[in-house]
Amino acid sequence: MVPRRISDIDWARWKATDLATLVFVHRDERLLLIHKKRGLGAGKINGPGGRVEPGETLEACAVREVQEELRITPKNLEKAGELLFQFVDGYAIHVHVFSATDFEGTPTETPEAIPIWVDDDRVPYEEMWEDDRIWLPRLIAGAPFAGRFIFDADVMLDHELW
Ligand code: 6U4
Repeated sequence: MVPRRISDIDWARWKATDLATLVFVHRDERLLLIHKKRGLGAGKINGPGGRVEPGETLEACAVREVQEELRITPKNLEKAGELLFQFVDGYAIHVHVFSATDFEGTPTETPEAIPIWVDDDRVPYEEMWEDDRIWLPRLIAGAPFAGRFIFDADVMLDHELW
């Protein structure tokens, strides 16, 4: 059965196709976002991040992805939340979200991403994944979160946040 509602899935047995990270540098009431040039979510604005490589820790993945996409090294990484995405085509991704209060280097455009600073009360949700407006305000407020989402391509069909 193709899942369309959160209740269509046995989450205790759910397995992700991919494990990934997302990182939000949050400093001086501004967020460092990217305009993503390729991969899942190309064309959208998001935080930097990507898939975990074999044998890699979540923190190491978070640092590597920010280095690869923006040529900076995030500092003071903290776990912010966890997101489970099931797509109706069968793909599933488990995303660990981190926040960072500082970084080393200068955010620079790369083949993967263009850096964008936004005031944290002016986040461009209309250009982001549909779920971001549900949980990113919690990250900005420093509150933990966990969520489950069902997507049909980039349309969110159902969600649950706690
Ligand atoms: P490769 O091709 O493996 O280098 P990689 O950069 O590792 O790509 P990518 O960018 O294709 O992975 O896709 C994973 C990224 O997409 C992760 O950072 C999480 C993010 N992502 C996926 N679905 C999302 C969603 N619904 N909302 C969101 N971020 C999402 O905010």
